[in-house]
Amino acid sequence: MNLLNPFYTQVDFKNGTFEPYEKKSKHYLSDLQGFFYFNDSLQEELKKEDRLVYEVYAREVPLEEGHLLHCITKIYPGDVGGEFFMTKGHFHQKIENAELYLCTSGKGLLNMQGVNGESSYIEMTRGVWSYIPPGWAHRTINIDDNTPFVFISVWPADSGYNYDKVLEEGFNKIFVKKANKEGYRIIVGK
Ligand code: S6P
Ligand code: ZN
Repeated sequence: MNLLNPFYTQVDFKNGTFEPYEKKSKHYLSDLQGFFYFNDSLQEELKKEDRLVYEVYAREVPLEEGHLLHCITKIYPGDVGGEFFMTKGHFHQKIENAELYLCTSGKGLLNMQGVNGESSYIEMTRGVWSYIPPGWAHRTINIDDNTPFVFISVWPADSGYNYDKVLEEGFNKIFVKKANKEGYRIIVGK
């Protein structure tokens, strides 16, 4: 067995980032084609501006069983036709792999959908540590109009991603802004 040297990461709770990181990815509205329920609103929005929706800072570990990937995700405030800014959402390719999300700042939702369309969600505020069991697709949503929603993820390094099932089936709960008010309401998607 080749031993990897132990290491640590410094989380910046104020800025919703960490250091060091080997990978940083930025996800714009144009990268989320097919993921928003209000697709017409997305196309309208894209004619105006391709806004930054979320960014992910990640540590690099071997993508092998036994290792744990870990990253921090920062979702900016915003919406598309009332549908809050969110991550794409995915099943793990290795569907039996679970994941942990710990919210470090902001206010969000963890929307989950089981393989047979089961639905569940958790409100995430600083300190809420959520368990995503095997078999659940997971998408995070920023429900605050002014502040980024930030959370840390830890998951088995051999998990992989399956975005296709989410693209094909969508999530059956869609979270949208309340008109002229704080908070969210749920509409039933596909
Ligand atoms: C990975 C984990 C997170 C997400 C990240 C972006 O298993 O769930 O690190 O990758 O929050 O979400 P998405 O759905 O665009 O990959
Ligand atoms: Zn995941």
